[in-house]
Amino acid sequence: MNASTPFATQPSLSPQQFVDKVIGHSETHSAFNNAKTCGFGEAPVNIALSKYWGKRETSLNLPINGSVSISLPGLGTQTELTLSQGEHDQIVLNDTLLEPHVTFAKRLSAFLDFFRPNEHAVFHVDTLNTVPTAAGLASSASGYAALVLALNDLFQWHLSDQKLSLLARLGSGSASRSLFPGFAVWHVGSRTDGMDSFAEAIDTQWPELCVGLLKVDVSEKAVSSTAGMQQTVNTCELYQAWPDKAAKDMELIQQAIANHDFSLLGKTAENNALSMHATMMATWPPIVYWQPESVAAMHAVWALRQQGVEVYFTMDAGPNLKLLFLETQKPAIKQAFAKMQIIQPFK
Ligand code: 2P0
Repeated sequence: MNASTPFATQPSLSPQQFVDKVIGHSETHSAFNNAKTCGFGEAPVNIALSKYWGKRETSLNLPINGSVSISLPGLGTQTELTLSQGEHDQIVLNDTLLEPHVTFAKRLSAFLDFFRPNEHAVFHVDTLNTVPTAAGLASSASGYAALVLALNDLFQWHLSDQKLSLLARLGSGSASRSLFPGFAVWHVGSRTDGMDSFAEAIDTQWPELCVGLLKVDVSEKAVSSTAGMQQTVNTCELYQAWPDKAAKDMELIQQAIANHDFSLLGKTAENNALSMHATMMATWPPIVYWQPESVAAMHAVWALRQQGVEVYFTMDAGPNLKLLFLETQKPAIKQAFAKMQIIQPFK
C-alpha cells in the first residue's frame, strides 16, 4: 500500500509471526509428528451483501472496512493435501497439474510456505472447484478456506473457527467468511497484529431467501480484486467516503438479517455494490468490470421492480450479477432470466 494514504497501518507482526501466533508455536514445530497422511477441507463460496473493498495493510490482509456475506452451499472448493519431500509443491487444479510458475500455483505455494514443517517439505494439493476460477464468483474465498481446513485436518491442530478464519484471511480476505454456512460477518478489527479481524457466523436461517447467479462472462478477469482494491485506495478521491458508507451498510444488513426485512436487505446490498463500483470507476486508470450485458441485466432488474417484482442485485469484481429475491418471486424471476442458476442457501 502507498504509505501516504490515510488508511495505511504498520503491522506489528510478520505474516509468519502471525501464523505462529494463531497456531501456537509448539504446534507449528511438532506439526510433522502429528500429521496424518492426508488432510481434507471443503468450503463454500460466499457473496458479500456489504462488500470488502480496500486494505489498510497488505502483508496481513487487514481490511479498511468490515463486511457481511452469505455462503452458497453446493458451490465451492474441495481440497486434499498431502506432505512429501521434493523440489516443489505439486498443485492439481480441477484434475490438471499446474506448472509451478503459473500465478495460481505461485500464490498457493507462497501461502503454504507459512506452514512447512521443514525446508524440504513440499505439499501435494489436489483442489476441485465447482465455480469457474477468477470469474468474479469468489473461488479464492472458498479456495483458501478449504485449504486452511485441509491444513488443520492434516496437522491435527483442532483450531477454533475464529483461528481458522484468521488463517484463511491471510490467504485471501474474503476467505475469512467462507468457513461458515449461511450469513457471516467479518469484523474489521483495529489491532496492528491483525488478531481481531476475523469472521464469524450470524446464527439465522432464512429459508425463503433466494440467490440467482446471472452469468454474463466467466472468463478470467483483467484486473484482480487484490490489484483493483489497491488501485482504488491509492488513486480514488471518492474512496474517502467508502469506509463510513461500508460501516453504515454493514449495520443495516445485519439489522435486515435479524428482522428478516428483505426490502432493507436488498436495497442496502444493491446500493452498497453500486457504491463500491463507483469507487472502482473513479480510479485512474479506471476499472470497469461491467460489460454491456451487465448493464442490460441491471435495467432488467429495475424494470422488474417497476412491475412489482421485488428483486435486487449485487455484483463483485466481475461482470456477473447475483440476484436477491424471495421464494414467492421465483416464477417471475425464472420467466425473466431463463438460464439463471437459483440457490436457496437455507434449504
Ligand atoms: C467481497 N471482493 O467482499 C469483495 C467485493 C470483491 C468485491 O473480497 O486481496 O479475493 O485476496 O484479500 O478476497 C475479493 O477480494 O481479495 C473480494 P484479497 P479477495 O467479496
